[in-house]
Amino acid sequence: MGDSKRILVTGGTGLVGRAIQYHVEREKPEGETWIFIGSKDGNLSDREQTREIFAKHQPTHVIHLAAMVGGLFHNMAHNLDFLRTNLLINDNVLHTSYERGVKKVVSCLSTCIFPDKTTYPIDETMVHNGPPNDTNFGYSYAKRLIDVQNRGYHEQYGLSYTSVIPCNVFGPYDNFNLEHAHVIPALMRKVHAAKLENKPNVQVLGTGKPLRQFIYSRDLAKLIIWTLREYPEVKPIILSVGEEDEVSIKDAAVAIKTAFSYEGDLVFDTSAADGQFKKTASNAKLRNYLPDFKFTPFSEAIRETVHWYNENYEHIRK
Ligand code: NAP
Ligand code: GFB
Repeated sequence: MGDSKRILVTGGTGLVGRAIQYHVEREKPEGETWIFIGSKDGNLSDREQTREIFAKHQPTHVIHLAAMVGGLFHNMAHNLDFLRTNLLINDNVLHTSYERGVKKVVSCLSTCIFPDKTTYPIDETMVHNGPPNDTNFGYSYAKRLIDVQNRGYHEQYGLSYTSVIPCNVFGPYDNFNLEHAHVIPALMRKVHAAKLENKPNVQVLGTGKPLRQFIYSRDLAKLIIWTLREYPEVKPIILSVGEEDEVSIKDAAVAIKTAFSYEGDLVFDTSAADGQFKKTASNAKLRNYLPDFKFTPFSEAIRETVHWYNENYEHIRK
């Protein structure tokens, strides 16, 4: 990225932000100052606080991760909150970046925002082709507008603000709060507790049949750093493991049970929602740019995360 850069990472204290920190601490990139912020540094849903943060840090580049984020059940119960909070955060960060002359912003969409009725595999051209799944329409529309806004900054001001579209993410420093969590941290929390308390089984919500692509946060972090430094387009790029790496919720639950060496049973509560059955995304565009990128195998990433969980249990977000 050439001469000195000041890279502000919003959402820097979360799952993905911490993974970026992990790599930056080890890489110590020349001529780059990295600033990681969380909500204690200011509320990005407030325009004035956002302006104060940007005036303080004077970033030349921004990786925009900050968002109201949650799993299926949290989204189902709070679609309006997910919509409004994320609309406010996103406009504040993007427009303050423009006001402050930030050269590049990389924001985050998600593979769960694509049209509910779609053909597979999903690709980047399909973001706006129809309404999203009802379970997370609020989050989905807020995220889609990032892509619309990026187009506006490019057409009106010639700016290259872009976005990435990760599949489901997991790893160290995830959110393990059972009410808000995504499936992998939720099941890790439950299996860990069942093992500690010698419970005979662990409840998995839904049928276990839905399919997901899961990316290890530390792999996603490398790809987001690459996007900031090298990706030239304004249009989004899917950052996901391959279609062939898709697993069922049951597969994920078994991998977590094995990683904890938990010998109890998995019990499926089929009265609970399954959410989207699948959201299979193609990473062909990513493969065109980075044909040799190696993803951490799913079970290895689960084992690494479980090891981290056991070592850091006292300090996890719960
Ligand atoms: P996360 O662990 O929940 O972290 C959210 C981050 O945003 C935290 O640093 C949080 O700060 C910050 N934040 C939230 N509200 C804020 C506010 N009002 N003002 C300032 N900061 C605020 O989320 P994540 O999983 O790392 O997600 C990062 C990005 O990836 C998000 O844009 C998300 O939509 C996207 N994504 C995530 C997944 C996934 O499966 N996790 C999948 C696809 C896309 P505190 O720590 O102080 O609360
Ligand atoms: O990660 P998750 O909550 O969200 O996964 P989505 C939900 C799937 O896991 C459903 C099953 O099939 C659930 O029935 N599941 C089983 C559980 N046990 C549990 C559990 O204890 N907790 C949870 N949470 N699920 C989200 C979107 O969809 O994907 C968000 O709603 C976001 O907006 C996220 O984009 C990445 O993958 O279904």
